[in-house]
Amino acid sequence: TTIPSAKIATMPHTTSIPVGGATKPETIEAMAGNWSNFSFAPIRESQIARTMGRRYFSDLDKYAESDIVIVGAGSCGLSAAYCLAKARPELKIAIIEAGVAPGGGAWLGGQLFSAMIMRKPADAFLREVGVPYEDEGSESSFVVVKHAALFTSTILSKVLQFPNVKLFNATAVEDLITRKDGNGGIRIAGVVTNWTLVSMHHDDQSCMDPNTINAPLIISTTGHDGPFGAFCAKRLVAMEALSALGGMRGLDMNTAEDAIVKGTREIVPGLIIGGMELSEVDGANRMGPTFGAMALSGVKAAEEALKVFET
Ligand code: AHZ
Repeated sequence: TTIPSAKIATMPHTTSIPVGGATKPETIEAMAGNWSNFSFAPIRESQIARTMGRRYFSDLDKYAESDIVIVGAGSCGLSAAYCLAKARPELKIAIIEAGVAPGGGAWLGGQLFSAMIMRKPADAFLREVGVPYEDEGSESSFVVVKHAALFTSTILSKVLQFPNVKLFNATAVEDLITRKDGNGGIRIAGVVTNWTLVSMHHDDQSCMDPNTINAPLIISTTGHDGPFGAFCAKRLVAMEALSALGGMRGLDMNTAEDAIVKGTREIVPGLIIGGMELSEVDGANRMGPTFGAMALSGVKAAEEALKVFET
């Protein structure tokens, strides 16, 4: 497979910096000591407004029909996005993230500590993405990334460089698009979206209709139950596509991580659920501050998604 990020890495970043001053330095080294002659290139505000707006609306247009929508850009959703975008550069992948900052719970380890624990064999995923880690030896059951933010920033930078991925952050999925399947059931055919701040104000403002994205496959990784978490799982119950949620159980690192990875699957046609959202569906234990299952659940979600595209 082609890795588009490799191509992007060779693109020149700083070879030509248009500036309006007397000097036109092409590197930051050339600017040093010459600040009295410095000025930025002239600009008009509307150019900025048009550039941002045009790109965003062109993305809305392009991704209104996506191949895959990933709901939630936490450690599981980002891992799934990485694997899918790398394996199938022709697929259009939209990531919808309710927060302004993508990354979910993966900016810190447990109790807001810095270190991120990754249970073996998920160290294979760290090597794949290029995240450095410390291994405390072959007897150790886990490796340590010195700061969780190093994992999250590295995978984010890789995912965002794939030309077939668009992240819509500050945007919430507030419903699912459904179609009747031939057997009296439903299949999921897309997502209903809105600005997160709008979604949060449906109770005190009226007439704030949402937008939509059609896609034959959704991967939901919205985390465990919370104001936004487990969103798609809860919606499946409300629409009677699932009879009830199992509800996340207490913490047991030994059982929890295996259960989440093995259980990552298409729950109803067109909707794969992975990461901690799955614990709410299956009544699986939580694992707390170890992230191996989140990475490998993302890997499995991508594999399940590719099976759907291959059939
Ligand atoms: O903002 C949410 C977060 O970034 C986002 N999200 C939730 N609902 C959404 C919605 N629309 C769009 N309706 C939404 N985005 O989903 C992301 C979930 O990330 P996460 O880190 O919470 O979930 P994860 O399953 O990838 O990782 C969970 C890691 C664990 S395990 C654990 C425990 O055992 O206690 N706790 C955590 C945080």
